[in-house]
Amino acid sequence: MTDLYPVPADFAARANVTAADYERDYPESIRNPDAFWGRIAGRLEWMKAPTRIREASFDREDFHIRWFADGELNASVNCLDRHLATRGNKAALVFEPDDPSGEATHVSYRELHARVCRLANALRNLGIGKGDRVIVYLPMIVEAVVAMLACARIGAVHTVVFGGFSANSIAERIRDSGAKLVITADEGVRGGRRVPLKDNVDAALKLPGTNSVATVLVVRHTGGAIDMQQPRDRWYHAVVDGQPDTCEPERMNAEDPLFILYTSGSTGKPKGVLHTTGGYLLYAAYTHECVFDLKEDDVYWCTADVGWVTGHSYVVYGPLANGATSLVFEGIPTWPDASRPWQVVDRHQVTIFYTAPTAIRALMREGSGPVEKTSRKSLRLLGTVGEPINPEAWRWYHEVVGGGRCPVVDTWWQTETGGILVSPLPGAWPAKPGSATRPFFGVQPGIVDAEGKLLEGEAEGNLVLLDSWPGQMRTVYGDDKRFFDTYFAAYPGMYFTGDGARRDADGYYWITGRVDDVINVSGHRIGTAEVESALVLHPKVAEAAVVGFPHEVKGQGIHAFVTLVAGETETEELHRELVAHVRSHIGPLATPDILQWAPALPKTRSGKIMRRILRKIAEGAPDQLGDTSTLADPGVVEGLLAGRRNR
Ligand code: 6R9
Repeated sequence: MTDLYPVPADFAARANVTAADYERDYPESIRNPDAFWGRIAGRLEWMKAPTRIREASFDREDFHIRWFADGELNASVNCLDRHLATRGNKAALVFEPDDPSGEATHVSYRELHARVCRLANALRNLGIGKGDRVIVYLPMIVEAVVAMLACARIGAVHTVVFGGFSANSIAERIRDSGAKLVITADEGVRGGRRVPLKDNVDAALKLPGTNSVATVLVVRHTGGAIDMQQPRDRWYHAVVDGQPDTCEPERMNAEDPLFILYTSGSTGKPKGVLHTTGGYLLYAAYTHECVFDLKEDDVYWCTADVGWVTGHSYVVYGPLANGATSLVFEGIPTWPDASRPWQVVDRHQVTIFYTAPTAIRALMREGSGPVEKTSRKSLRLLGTVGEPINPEAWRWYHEVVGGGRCPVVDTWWQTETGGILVSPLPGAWPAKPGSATRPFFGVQPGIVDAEGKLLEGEAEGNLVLLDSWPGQMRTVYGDDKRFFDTYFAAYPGMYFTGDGARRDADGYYWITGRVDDVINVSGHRIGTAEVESALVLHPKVAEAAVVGFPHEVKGQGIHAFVTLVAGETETEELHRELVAHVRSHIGPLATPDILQWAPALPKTRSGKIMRRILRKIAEGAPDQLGDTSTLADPGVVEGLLAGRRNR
């Protein structure tokens, strides 16, 4: 028996979407998507209203995905200009700095509009225009939002790179996107520690294949010492100051690209997920309004960094398209101590709080003391995203953080989906801890078995989507074939999510985690192949295999098995060197939690690495190795098990 958490009556009474609304509109959204989304599209401000709504087929012969294909609009106009008449003085952003004694600032819609226009004008003067790619490598500061919207204003395609990525990862993204300009800062600060952003960009631009970049704009943030290389590097303030604070927005077709965001897949090379303007913006805005039950006076805080899709859809585009107040937090939830998020909630009277299970678990580990010394009375809704949430953490979040008053929305979605696909609508139906519950309007999930047969009723298998929704990614940048092969080849006519799921008797979905070679570490996707490729680049490594294992706080940890080149010795020093090598190659977020020497790896007779067995070894479940009869050399497994015990 799972416990049910009913919708509090007062919440239901004011909810944006009630149970009756859902029961009426969901079936219509599936039966007649053109009528449904045609109506919802009216929430955006179009320069030319669309008459074509949904045009999509997942079939190989006729593959295409288009939404609102004859519509024209500009995303920054929808996020800014549209609100000036009614919300000009309302805070669009509240900025909370890393240092709790630092000054928090409010940026009104009018001021944000002016700042975006100034940068947009500056970018145009630097030769950036429609379709050009711009890398944004910034801390969580107001300029990050300004940079994204300034690109959108002139039709440039932003590619935000998380500040935790290394020079090599930046270079990889420049190479793939052909970016002309990089916007960065001297340094970032997180949890009191400085991040050398500009130095990383300098190092990236020394790597081969990056000379598409002609200009680097540098925000002076910490004032730390950096090298400025003339004429490439320009101070952000110097190019922006004196620019007019209005800027003619570019007319964009609904299907023109808005951004590229790189994410890990099951190969060594991250994919450039491409989202377009109309469908993405509408979907981000509409899900934000319904799932978070947004009201005019809410103060909304999503803790995600803009380097991830959650930051794109639910810090920037969704909230600003809805005219909401969105809090931008530079720091980390556990610094200086575990009461920081709740102090920020009290300081800014936050009403809606959205974070990742890994943060909840990290805070929970410190006990309820740091929470209980704060008020949190302003909170009315809590959300989670990024990975499955264990029921224990869900209950702690609900009871201790939310005082049992606030519904919790467990939102399932992906970089590829642009916005939330499966989630409670908080005023409509009861929650079950650990379940993302039911599909959003227009979303048709399905569960298939290993043969690709769609299962009815209660079922467990792989999670697919049977039809398109407006926020769906349109392609892998520069590689349509990879797009089709990755998502539509496994189950013909369906989008394969890469996740496993179970549907219970009430039709609630329970996401069980990735079923492909992607590890979810603290809600961040890391491809096992990416870490393996980094390891084998080291001259002393012959072979490497990487798997995930359950980790109390991070959800999953990274376990690397490493075979050295013959003649090399397994030393402590080399161990440290290899861990550092992965960090510097990909970024600190890919640091292996465990690096185990493997004199040999378990392989089939045809030479395939048996990851299933490595996963069990990493989990410490030697009794669950399963069928080992296809192993070429069973002795290898014995050796690895002994190695794990002795670690
Ligand atoms: C938005 C985001 C996507 C993967 C996804 C799944 C996992 C996200 C989840 C969840 C269980 C949830 N995931 N939300 N699993 N419950 N509520 O996280 O995008 O970084 O692309 O990751 O994250 O495995 O496939 P992204």
